[in-house]
Formats: sequence, C-alpha cells, structure tokens
Amino acid sequence: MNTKLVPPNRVPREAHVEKQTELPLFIRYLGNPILTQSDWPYPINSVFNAAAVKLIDGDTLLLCRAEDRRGLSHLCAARSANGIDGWRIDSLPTLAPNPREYPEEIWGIEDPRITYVPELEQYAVVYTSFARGGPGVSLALTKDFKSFERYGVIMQPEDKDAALLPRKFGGLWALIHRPVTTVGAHMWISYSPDLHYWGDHKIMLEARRGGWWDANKIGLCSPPIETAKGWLVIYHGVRQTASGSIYRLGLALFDLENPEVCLRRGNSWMFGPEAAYERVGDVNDVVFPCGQTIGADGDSINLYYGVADSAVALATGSIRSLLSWLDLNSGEEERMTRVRDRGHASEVDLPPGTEEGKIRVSDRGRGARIDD
Ligand code: BMA
Repeated sequence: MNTKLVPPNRVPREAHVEKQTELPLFIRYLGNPILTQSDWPYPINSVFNAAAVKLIDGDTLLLCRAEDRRGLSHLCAARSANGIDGWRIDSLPTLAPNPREYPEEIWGIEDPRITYVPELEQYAVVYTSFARGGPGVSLALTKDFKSFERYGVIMQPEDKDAALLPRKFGGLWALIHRPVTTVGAHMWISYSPDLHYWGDHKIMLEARRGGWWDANKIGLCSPPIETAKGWLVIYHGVRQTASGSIYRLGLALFDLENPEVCLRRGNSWMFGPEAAYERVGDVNDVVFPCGQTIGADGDSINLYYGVADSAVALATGSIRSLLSWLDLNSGEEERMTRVRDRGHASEVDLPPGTEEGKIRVSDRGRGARIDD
C-alpha cells in the first residue's frame, strides 16, 4: 500500500479564500419575482420550482409547480416571448395529478425538469410524484405540453430531484436522481434501455459531511448543461441549522462521455438566499432552480428558480464565467480529505524513513499517530 504519513504539525495549513471571476456569477433580475400566485388565472396558494425550455417558436415555456390551497401541487405552463414578462398562463392545470390511474400521485406532483430528447423528438418531463410511500420520480413525454404520455413511477420512494440526459451513453438512457438511503442523500445516476426499466445505479456526487454547506443532503437542480469541458451541473446543498434549512447552489462538472465521473466540484456555494423574496416565504431561505434556457450566443443563461417555496424568480449568468469560477474554486475538500479527515484508513504522506508497518492513523479525524 502506498501509505504515507505526516505528523499533524506538519500538515500544511491552507487558508481558504474564494477566488472571484470578473463578473458576478448570477445577477438577479430587478423585477423579481417574475411569477407569483397573483398572476394565476385560477386560485392557487403559490407557484415555484419551474422547469424551463426554449420552444421551437422562440418562446420560453416554464412548467411551474403550482400549489393549491389543499397543499397539493400540479404543473402549469406559462409562455413568454422574452422569457421575462408577458407570461401567458394556461387557464387550467397543464399536467394534473391522476391518482385514479397513477396512485403514486395522490398527494400531488412537484418540481419538474424538462429535457428535449432529439432522438425521440419529444420533451421528457421528469417530476416528483407524492404519495403515502413518500416522494418518487415519474416520467412523461410530450411534444407540445398539451398531451402527455405518462410512464408512471421510474424510481420508487424515497427519491426526487431527477432529470434525464438528452442522449444515450453506450446505448442506454441516463437519469440523474436523488434517492434517500441508509448511506445518505446523494446524487445517483442510473441507466435504462427503454426509459421503463432502470439499473446500473451509481453514486455520482456525494453530499459532503460535517460543517460543509452541502453536508448530508444534496440534489440536482436544473438539467445538466452540455459544454465543451463536460456536463455542467448546478446542484443544491441543504444546510441544517437550528432555525431550519438553507438551500444554496453549487457547481460540479462531469465527463461528457461518462457522466458519472466528476471532473470538478466547487468548494463554496455560488448562489444562495439573499434577497428578501428568497429569504422569506412559505419556506424561508430557499433558492431552488429546476430549469434554465441558454441564449443564442451559446453562453448566456436564464436561470429560473423557486424562491422560498412561494414564487418564481430569474437570474442571468454566463456558462464561461461558471466554468472559470469552477476552475478557480474546486478541489479543496479532496485535498483536505487526502491529508487528514478520512475517518478510517489513511492515505496521508509517510515521513521519510518511517516503516509502514509501525504506522496507524487515528480514525477520528485527529490526524496522524505513530504507534510503536
Ligand atoms: C425540497 C423540495 C422542494 C422544496 C424544498 C424547500 O425537499 O420539496 O420542492 O422547494 O424542499 O422546501
């Protein structure tokens, strides 16, 4: 074993300083929130966590989660020519729960993500279906956001925060999702030959531990963005505090041909609740994007995000800036982990001349210890 060890006082101390890019990563639209309950053509409690897509005719379509005053959610489409205002909202729910045929939807459907799939010439809408067993992942295909072909549950509870990748890998479709299991609430990827039967499940990004902003619970936000450097993924980290959870956003990059391989992961969060409309609402301190559109320049992003489980907001950014930020601000946890916090066996550097057989490492993150 290539084990090396350094006594704790020789572990290099690195000061953490987040490196800035020239532009802020996301700029909030001044007219936020862009959609609220009062815009709705029928009575609802709140509208948030919208999937987004640019349609062939140039319109932006948001498939919003609308919560009625029973507390149950359905999906409703809003269309706009500029993706900012002038929203035309369907006069009735666009995709409503259908618990008679799909009992897994008895407590509503939530948090959609849309992927256009060229091979199918259809949009894949992946959403959370909620019933007694907890939240699960369901899939429907559509060409027009008017009629939907439902596939039912594709990942059983407890699972959510899912999106389909737009093409096959080695002949198989790939789905990112977030099951909650005894090993934690991590992001997984699973594969399928036909969108019905899923297997080859693997963890693709783990929640960190301890004091990190994304400790214990993470999940995919909007569908991954394909860039020349890899799949750019915006994910949320949930920080548990004495007064509730804080939902913030981080970045990671995955290999284009092997999307389960993480190339980079940001150290800090890059966007979090700051504006009043993000901090206060039905659920305080939540920013929760489920979709984005990319501009004609191939770089500018409109990120659509739910705020405080109450309304929909917009922030604009640039793919180039996100990738540069990730280049400057990744890998810190991996470096620290290698040196002193593995929690069991160690890969830390051995001091010169030390015999491997005499060395053990404390298993409590206290650093190295030499037993003789
Ligand atoms: C998550 C999801 C989201 C919600 C968030 C904050 O678990 O249920 O729909 O926005 O919690 O309440």
